[in-house]
Amino acid sequence: MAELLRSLLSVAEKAANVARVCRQEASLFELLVQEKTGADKNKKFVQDFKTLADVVIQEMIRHDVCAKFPELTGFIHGEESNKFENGLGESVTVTVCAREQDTTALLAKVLDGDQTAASLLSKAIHQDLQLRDETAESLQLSISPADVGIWIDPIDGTSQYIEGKEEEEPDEGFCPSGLPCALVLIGVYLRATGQPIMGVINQPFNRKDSTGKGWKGQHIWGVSYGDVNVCSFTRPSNPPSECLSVLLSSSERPAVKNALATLPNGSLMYAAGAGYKLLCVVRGRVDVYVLSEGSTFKWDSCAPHAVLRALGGGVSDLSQYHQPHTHRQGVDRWANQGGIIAYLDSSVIEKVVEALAGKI
Ligand code: 2IP
Ligand code: CA
Ligand code: CA
Repeated sequence: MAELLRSLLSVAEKAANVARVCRQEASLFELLVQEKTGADKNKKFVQDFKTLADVVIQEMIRHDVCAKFPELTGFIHGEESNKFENGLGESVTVTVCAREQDTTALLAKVLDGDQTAASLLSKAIHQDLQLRDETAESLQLSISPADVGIWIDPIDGTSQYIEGKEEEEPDEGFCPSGLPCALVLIGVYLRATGQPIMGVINQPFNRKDSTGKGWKGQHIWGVSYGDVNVCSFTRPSNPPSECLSVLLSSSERPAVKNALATLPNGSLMYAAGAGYKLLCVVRGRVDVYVLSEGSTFKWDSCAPHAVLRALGGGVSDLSQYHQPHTHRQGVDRWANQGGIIAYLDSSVIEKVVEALAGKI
């Protein structure tokens, strides 16, 4: 099972590369944007985006992981539907083929015959990339891949990814918006109970590279299963503080903002991206992320939730990643219906719940 973690780390890094390539090639990027429609639309946005990058990354992860772990076939779920429509109105099912030239041919169909763009993408998809991570390499885990399922959000924070504001992430603190808010999220849960047990979070755009043109990424992983709680990141030993920093979506309801503003020594802050807000909690950059609505999904929370658990924290009310809300349609079947309270230190839950009680 530790082998699965190593594969997920490599494929997430490959995904980050694809995300970077798509942004770097302007002609490629312009071709990518398509709007979501119908039941697959996340109601939250007036305009929501589905990019070819999203679909390609999701299918690449599915392809690479299933090739190594056939027992996961049918248990890798993603946010995106892999049907894509090209400029001629033809519907193409995007899959990653065994051979690079076949993937190029398929992508050329989606890209209205643009061979250059198709080859660039296909090359990034078929790249043989092995990410080395010492802690992950020495990890032992006694669980079979046949007992788990996977949730992928190929790109979380799509609107930030598409907008492409070139903010760099500060050493302390976080970016309220911009490219660092876009993340690749791969979460593993137990098929039997729906408990999240392994998470890989890759941030493709963390800092500019030395040329000032390209970007360098970062990644974090965590495993929480049985007695094993391991994270690539050491929990920050922040000195005890009376202050409580609360991270919210800028579109959070005014009643919730007002209620939380009454927290003693509290400060309200805002950042884009559900995954990014969860990552800020993981890194201890804020104390808690509160979301009052069901506007996030299992693919947003599974990976960061597993990492938070590995660090002794959690996400309240989210435990089941394996069962849909049967009375719902489309993406809403997998919504985190009751909202989110994500923390490293569980003592914040009580404070937040108390502040919200009777006010929202
Ligand atoms: C989105 C994305 C948004 C978030 C929304 C998610 O996922 O993370 O940023 O809203 O809840 O579903 P907000 O930024 O207000 O927290 P995606 O980008 O994958 O559609
Ligand atoms: Ca998302
Ligand atoms: Ca997404």
